[in-house]
Amino acid sequence: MKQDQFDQSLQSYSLWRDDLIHTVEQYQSWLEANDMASPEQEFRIFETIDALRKDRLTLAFVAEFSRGKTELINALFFSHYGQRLLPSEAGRTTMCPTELFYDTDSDSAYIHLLPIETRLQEQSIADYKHEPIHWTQIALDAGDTAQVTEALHEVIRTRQVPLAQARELGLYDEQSDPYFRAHGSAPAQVEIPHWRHALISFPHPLLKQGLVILDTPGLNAIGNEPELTLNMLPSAQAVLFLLAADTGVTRSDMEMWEHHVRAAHARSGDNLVIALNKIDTLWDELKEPSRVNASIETQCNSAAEQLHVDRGRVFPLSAQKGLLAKIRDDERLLRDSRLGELEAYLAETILPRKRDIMRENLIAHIGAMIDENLALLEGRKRDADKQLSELRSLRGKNADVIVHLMSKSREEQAAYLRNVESFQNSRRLLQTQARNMLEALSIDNLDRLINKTRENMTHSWTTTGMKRGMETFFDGARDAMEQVSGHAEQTRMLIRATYKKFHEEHGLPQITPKQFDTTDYSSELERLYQEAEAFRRSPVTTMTEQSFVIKKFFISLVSHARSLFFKANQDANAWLKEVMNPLVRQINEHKATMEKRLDTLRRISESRDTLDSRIKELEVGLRHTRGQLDELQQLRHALHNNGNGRKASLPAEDSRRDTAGIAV
Ligand SMILES: Nc1nc2c(ncn2[C@@H]2O[C@H](COP(=O)(O)OP(=O)(O)OP(=O)(O)O)[C@@H](O)[C@H]2O)c(=O)[nH]1
Ligand SMILES: [Mg+2]
Repeated sequence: MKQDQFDQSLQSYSLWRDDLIHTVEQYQSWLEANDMASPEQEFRIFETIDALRKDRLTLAFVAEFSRGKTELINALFFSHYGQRLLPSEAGRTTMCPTELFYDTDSDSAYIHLLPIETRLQEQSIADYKHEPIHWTQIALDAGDTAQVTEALHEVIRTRQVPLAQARELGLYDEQSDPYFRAHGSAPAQVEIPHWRHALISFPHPLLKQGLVILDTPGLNAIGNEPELTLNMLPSAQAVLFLLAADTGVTRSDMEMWEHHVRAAHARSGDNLVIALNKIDTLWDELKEPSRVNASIETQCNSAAEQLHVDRGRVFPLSAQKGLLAKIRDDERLLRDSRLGELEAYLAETILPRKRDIMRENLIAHIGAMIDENLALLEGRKRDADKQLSELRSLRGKNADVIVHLMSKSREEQAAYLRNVESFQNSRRLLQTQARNMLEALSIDNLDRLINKTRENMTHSWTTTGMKRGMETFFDGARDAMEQVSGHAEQTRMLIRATYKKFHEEHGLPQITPKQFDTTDYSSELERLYQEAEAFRRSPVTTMTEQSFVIKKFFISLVSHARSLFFKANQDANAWLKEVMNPLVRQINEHKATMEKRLDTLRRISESRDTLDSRIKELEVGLRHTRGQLDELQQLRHALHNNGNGRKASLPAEDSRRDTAGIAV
């Protein structure tokens, strides 16, 4: 069977990523061979390579129950197995969020299942992922499809528990229970999922290349497990929201969309894709195909209108017929299923976007480091050129000229050393400011805020209590971020002034210090705030009995904000460590050059023979520096043009100007 378009694109994406890793590794070896990396930089490069290797692309499938999420996953990715690999049935099937990926660390196939009772604990699913002991483990024999299908059925297991227990777990809600509506009372026993979360490592070629599929259960599960809306969906590269042609857009579809899906992807809206599934239910052999198509089109238009998305992002399809067509190798049915249109969109839009983000990040970090090395080498080259022409001009000159030159250099050196001293003072000032900045970002500080919020909310785990608590929390967190931003700007100004001084007074290369930008953290906080608001207004939380859900939401929210602050703190620390390095290195290098120059002049004044040998020495050094510059320019070029579709070699100077804004 021909290879699907998404398969192909993911494959070329992963080749592109390998190329990128190769370029960064070349740079790593170059730095080592030329002895030009600080320990912080070495660590940063190591981390970058590691992150590139572990890079994953997550596609999340979200919808009310029975819209065909699991069927669509089977059709898109698992048709090669000749059958329905993941269980999909009428009514509720998927019982817990299920992540499908490949565990390259252990290089093995398995299912790990987290028991539902863990909902009673404060730990998040993310926390549990670090503690394998809490998960039930089932080995998978990837070569034995029957064993795999059988084992996968464990994921959808449910069990009957007494009403009180279901309530305790936050898994019973009268308003959405048909039994309650019919009988006016709650049943004695309630069916609940056996598992809370499933991790499936499976050696599928796409999963091996870093694809992660997140299948979610319908029916309020999203509201029940806030981590989904707060962490898992927003971090997915694309969220596929499914509707079904046989039901149209129902009230519960709209509720899920409004409260859980749209907000989660508010920032990157075009990664939200709508699939209008089950179009085969509209097929009618007694009707003209054009009329069938017209009614599919009408449904798509109305779905786009109701969800407020572009019609271009609504894909009518039939997952079931698509799966069948692929299994039977039926080209015509596959075309009619229109699965290919969605595959093409994923391949042409989602993957390239991910690639752009990755490249931009890499250019901002590794690219900036290369530019810094280039600036240092350019400075070195300029110094050597200057000294060479000075020494060449001394040929045949008398001793007085040399003595005069020596005293001039001494004066220059003294002026320079005075500035170095004042630089040390600025450094101390910088440290004080840096401490303030890190203090504002500290976890202790945030924990104080969390405790204050908790106190505010004590005994009122209701929507009103939550509103009050969330206001305290977000006001405090926003305030902290603003303080950090202020400190970061002051720190940057100080560093800039220092850089400028050395550039103007001593001709050191002009460098614009890197910024510490808090925009990303602030907008992530804002997103969390929007989530909290959407959650507060959602129907789940308007019920009085939902204090459990509110508490869980609060815990997830806080844990997310906490890791956001932790990350900001780490980034700020790394920034502070690195931001002065280019200048420190140049100051030291310039100092050594000045000493060397004086030493040369002194030796020449003692014996004229040293002049020629020193000129030769400088010429050799200069050639070496030029060679280094060439190599580094090539690496820079490779990094900037990797997979850009623009392989033509740019002249070195142009390529530097090309991205001057992003660089140093
Ligand atoms: N006619 C038709 N039925 C479909 C299609 N896709 C899925 N179904 C059927 O709809 C039912 C539900 O499909 P699932 O894939 O289990 O739905 P889901 O969204 O994963 O549902 P939950 O796991 O319960 O949240 C199954 O019986 C599928 O066979 C389709 O394109 N056409
Ligand atoms: Mg399902």
